[in-house]
Amino acid sequence: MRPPGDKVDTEKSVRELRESAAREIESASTARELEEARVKYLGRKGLLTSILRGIANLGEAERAVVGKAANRAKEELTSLIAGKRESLEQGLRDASPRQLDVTLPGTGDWVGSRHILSRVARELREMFVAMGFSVATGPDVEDAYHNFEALNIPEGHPAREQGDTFFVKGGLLLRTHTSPVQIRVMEETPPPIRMIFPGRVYRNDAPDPTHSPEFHQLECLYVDRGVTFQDLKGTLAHFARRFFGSRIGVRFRPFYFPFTEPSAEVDITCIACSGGREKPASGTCRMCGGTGWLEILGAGMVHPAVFRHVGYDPEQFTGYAFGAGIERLAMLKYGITDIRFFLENDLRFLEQFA
Ligand code: 2NL
Repeated sequence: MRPPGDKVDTEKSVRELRESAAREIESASTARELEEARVKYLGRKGLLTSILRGIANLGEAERAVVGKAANRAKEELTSLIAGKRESLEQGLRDASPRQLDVTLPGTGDWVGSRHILSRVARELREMFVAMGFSVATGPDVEDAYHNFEALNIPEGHPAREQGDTFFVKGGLLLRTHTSPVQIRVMEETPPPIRMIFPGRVYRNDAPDPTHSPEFHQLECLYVDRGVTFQDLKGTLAHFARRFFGSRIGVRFRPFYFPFTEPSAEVDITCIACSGGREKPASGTCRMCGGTGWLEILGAGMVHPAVFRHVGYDPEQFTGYAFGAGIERLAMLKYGITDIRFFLENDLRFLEQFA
């Protein structure tokens, strides 16, 4: 290697340097060999670098020729090196097995699943659709007329007290049941009506194992000429056995709702103690408290005052209605002990139903 500024260079030696450099670059089989060739010719003390530095000392004529050749050689070799480096790296990628980079985020293999409440809601919907009911939904924000008045719940009734209802601006409120959807459907549609009404409802309750300020209802309405309490019993008994299993017993217990007359609460035989036939070691059954029965929903024959509000003639038409809490049905079926689990999104809960 010549020291910089040494004055021997000719155009010919530049060409020879370029050719030998090109050969060495081309024959490099590793990144290290390639780098050695680069340093040898283009490094700070490289052979071509020395020539470039020495140009200033040449005579005018030689300077122009050698300078041009040396600069062209430098450009050519630089691009040859870049191309070779790329092909060496590509060869390395093609040849080596995929490397594990432990700093990359893991890919994981979690697969999501439908929320248990969505699955129960869908199952209920499908059961009633299979029986010939269609599905209607309506607004969560309602007026007092559709949520209360039209349902024969007058002002001053305990169910209308401030404490139970979330009021919003403009005298509106969050529906406390899905019944206002049924009122809206009847206002617009003459009988017959065979429909179910699933949806979210709101009550100003302090959360505890059986209360949540928002939960879901499935209501049902069947209106036609000659609909009887027997139709209600048959439909609900069929539903209860489909949903809870064919061994389940069903009873109708007299009750009161402002919007139905007569009214009933519907019970099934206790899932935990089979309606009292199995005596638990602890003494009284934790699920039914020893009664042998579990309440599943409320029901009744639509009150004539409700029909008058929507313009149906109660002398011509009768109907049944019922309302169930979807969370409650899911809790009974799956042994869920706290309604708040449905909203907490704790995977330890959700994954049990995945
Ligand atoms: C319960 C009770 C019930 C209804 C809801 C209803 C709707 C109209 C007319 C008459 Cl438009 N009734 N719905 C009837 C009886 C009971 O729900 O405890 N649900 C959780």
